[in-house]
Amino acid sequence: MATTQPLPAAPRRADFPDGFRWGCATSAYQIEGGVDADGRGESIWDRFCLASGRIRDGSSGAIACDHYHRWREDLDLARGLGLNAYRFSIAWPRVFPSGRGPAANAAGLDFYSRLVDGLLERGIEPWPTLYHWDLPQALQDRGGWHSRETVEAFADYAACVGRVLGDRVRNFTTHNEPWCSAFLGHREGSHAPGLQGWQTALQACHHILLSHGRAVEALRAEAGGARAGIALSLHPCRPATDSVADALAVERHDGLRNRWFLDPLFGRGYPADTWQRFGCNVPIVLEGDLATIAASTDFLGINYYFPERIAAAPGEDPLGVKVVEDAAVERTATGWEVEPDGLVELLDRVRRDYAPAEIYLTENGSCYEDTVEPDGSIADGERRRYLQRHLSAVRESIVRGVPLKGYFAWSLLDNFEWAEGYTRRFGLTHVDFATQQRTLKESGHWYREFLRPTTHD
Ligand code: IFM
Repeated sequence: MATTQPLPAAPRRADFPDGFRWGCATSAYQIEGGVDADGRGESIWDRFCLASGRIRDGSSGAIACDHYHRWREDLDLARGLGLNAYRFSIAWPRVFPSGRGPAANAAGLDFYSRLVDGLLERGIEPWPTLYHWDLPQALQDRGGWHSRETVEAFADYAACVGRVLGDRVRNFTTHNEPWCSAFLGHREGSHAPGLQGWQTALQACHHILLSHGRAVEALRAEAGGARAGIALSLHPCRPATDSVADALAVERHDGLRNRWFLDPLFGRGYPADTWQRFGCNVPIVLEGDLATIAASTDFLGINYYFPERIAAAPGEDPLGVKVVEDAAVERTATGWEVEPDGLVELLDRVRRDYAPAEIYLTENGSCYEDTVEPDGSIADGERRRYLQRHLSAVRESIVRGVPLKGYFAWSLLDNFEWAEGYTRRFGLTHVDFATQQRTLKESGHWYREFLRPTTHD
């Protein structure tokens, strides 16, 4: 549906606090390619993509944006945009090809060391994420996130990265969107490793959260002065109708979508109402686990894309809910609802209920079809408007007192969109995957102008 909402007054960079981090985000498997380079091991996504029917266009991240070889050009793009921060992820299988030591793969670590140096040389603060879904396949073969061994392997990996990069990196994010790793990967099976079971998913989820706490300890021990956080995908949840049944369904859905992560991370343990619904599928939680998960962090990362409309659906699954679509609302090409006000509402709620010291919007972005004009320029007015409207919402949240300290647009480049392959574009930069040519889109030009120092007053 076309945009009918009037644009709010255009946000200006000068309206944001000094020191605000302005970034773009990417992830290793989605952009790097170079899957056999310099001793990298196999990841669960390499394996997952091999099976037919998993990825919409039958593709994989084997080449992706070839960022592994073109990273200098990409960092120049980031500098050209005027970013002061860049969020990327480290591929665990480059560092430990089979998941664990004893020795790390020096060539793999060197890549990230060079990347960090390249960012700093360009005046851009590096924001690495340790896990954006690419588990070493060797660990999956021993049980993956369902096994507690993976928690310890992750802590060792975090310690190693902290030791090597900690002299230059201040802000580490442990996990990106654990809901997706756990539930798309182990319940729906639409993401690697492609498993389908509630107990498997809930146990994997617990181990992922536990590994976050263990990684925070490891990072602090190995990288003096390191700050640590986690990036959650959070969603405002709305009832599909004004019935009592749908209002109760919202509570149940929110229990898994949002509170299942926020509650334990903020020291409350798993939400009792949701736990009770899972019956015999609840995860095994050992003594001390919840204290480890609740390790105090320096920031909370929030990835915001869309709100969800929820209806009661008795018998549907342990939660008795379903996500429904309202045909009347504006959507992106992925069908995700466009609602900047949902961001304001979400941030208000997180501040009120959990009071994190600092929040970063670690991802926000949109998928639309790009139009390649005859002169080669890329028209993506819808993405530009999406960005503009969400930055206005960010500004409003700051005025309302939310301790929001930075914004990372998803994404710097079009890339491999997981099960959707290359059929979905989220970049501020268009990538021609046949030639690897990068072209800044209209949205990227807008972001660059917005960030330009001369537009401050
Ligand atoms: O591409 C993904 C990213 O890997 C995680 N957050 C959502 C993005 C868009 O789907």
